[in-house]
Amino acid sequence: MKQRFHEQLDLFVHQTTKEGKQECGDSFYFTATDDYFICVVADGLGSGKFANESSMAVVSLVEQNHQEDVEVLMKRCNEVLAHKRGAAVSIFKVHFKTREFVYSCVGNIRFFLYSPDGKLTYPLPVTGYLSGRPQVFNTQRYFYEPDSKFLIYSDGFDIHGAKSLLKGYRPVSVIAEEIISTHQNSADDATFIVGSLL
Ligand SMILES: [Mn+2]
Repeated sequence: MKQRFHEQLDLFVHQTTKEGKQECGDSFYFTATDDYFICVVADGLGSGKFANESSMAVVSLVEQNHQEDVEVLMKRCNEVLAHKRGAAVSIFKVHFKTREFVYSCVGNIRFFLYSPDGKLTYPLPVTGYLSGRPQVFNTQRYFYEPDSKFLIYSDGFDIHGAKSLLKGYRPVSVIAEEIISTHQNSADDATFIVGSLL
């Protein structure tokens, strides 16, 4: 799937399901308004039906409340996962006018932001996963340059060399095709989203 998602954003999304499973344990959602773009990636613990139930609960919560702050959404995602299996959750929100983005993650979802001056930003996740227990978050705020690119992916992908993937002026579709051709994996649910902030 590829598209000019928004006048300030190109996106490419790719998702595969673990071999032999009907339902994907990873879920994602994104939307944009005139003011911001918000994206959530959730990797439900394990695979199959109950992993899907957890990651879909997270996605639904964000879908219905995307105007809220990232930290608030993370807390509410944690609450919604009580009595479910649990999930790694990453949420980020990009504010177009101020060129700021806010990022928070608990669990094994990786995020890279590459700015055209060669700087790579990769906020480290809080280890663990959300399952309704008391949870500390580490929500971070950054500024980004025009033409910055981001890559977010679940642990079904094991991507080395994010910087060399994102550098240069290649369209997101070309970066995505390279990831698909060199990192395909059917042993786990796998999701990546690559975007370019114009
Ligand atoms: Mn996984």
